[in-house]
Amino acid sequence: MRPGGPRDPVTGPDSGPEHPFPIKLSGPVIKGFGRGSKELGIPTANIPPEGLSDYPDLEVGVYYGVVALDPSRFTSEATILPAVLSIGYNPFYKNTTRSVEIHIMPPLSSPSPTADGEAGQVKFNKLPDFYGTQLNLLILGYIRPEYDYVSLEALVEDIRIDCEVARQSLQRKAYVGYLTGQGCSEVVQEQRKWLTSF
Ligand code: ADP
Ligand code: RBF
Ligand code: MG
Repeated sequence: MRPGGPRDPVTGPDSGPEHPFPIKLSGPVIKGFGRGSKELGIPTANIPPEGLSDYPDLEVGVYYGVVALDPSRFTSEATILPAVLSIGYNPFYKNTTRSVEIHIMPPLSSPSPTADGEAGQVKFNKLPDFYGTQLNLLILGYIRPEYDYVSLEALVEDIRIDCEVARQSLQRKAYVGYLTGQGCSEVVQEQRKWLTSF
C-alpha cells in the first residue's frame, strides 16, 4: 500500500541522468487493458515490453522521460514531448503480465493540466488516438515503486503528482535539453537524433 506523507517534488540527480539512464525503448503502440482513459481518465500508450530484456535488472516502477511519435501519420516533424510511464504489474489491478504504459504530457511551455489537485477535477492530456504508430522513448529517471491503493481516486491522485514530479524533474538544466535541443551536449544531440529517427 502507498506510504503516507509528502512526496519529493523532483527525483534523480540535478547533474543529469545517471546509470542505467537513459534507457531506450521503442515499439508500435498496441492495445492495452482498455481502462486507462475509461476508468482513470488517463490515456496510456502501451508498447510491447520485450525491449526490456536488454535491461534485466530494471526495477518495476514509475519513471519519467521523453518520447517521439513517428510523424509520417501526422505529416509533420517528429516532436519530442515529456512523458511519465509505468513499468510493471499494476498492483491495484493485479495484472499477471508486465506492461509498459506511457502517458504523454503537453510541452513544458504549456500550462500543466495536472497542476491543481482538486479531487475529481483533474484533466489529463488527451491526444487523438495513435494506435499502431511507432513510438521512441528515452527513460531519464526513476520516480517511485508501484503501489496498491485504497481507492481509484488515490491511484489517480498519485499519477497526477507523478506528472508534476516528471515536469519539475525535466525542467532542470541538465534535462531540459532533451526536450528543447538547446545548450545540450553532443551525446544528448545524438540521443535526440535517435528519438526522432523512424
Ligand atoms: P489502452 O488500454 O488500449 O492502452 P488507453 O485508455 O490507455 O487504452 O488509451 C490509450 C490510447 O489513447 C493510446 O494508445 C493513444 O492512442 C491514445 N492517447 C491519447 N492521448 C494520449 C496521451 N496523452 N498519452 C498516451 N496515449 C494517448
Ligand atoms: N498502477 C498501479 O497499480 N499502481 C501504481 O502505482 C501505478 N502507477 C502508475 C503511474 C503512472 C505514471 C501511470 C501512467 C500508470 C500507473 N499505474 C499504476 C497503472 C494504471 O493502473 C494503468 O495505467 C491503468 O490501469 C490502465 O492500464
Ligand atoms: Mg493504456
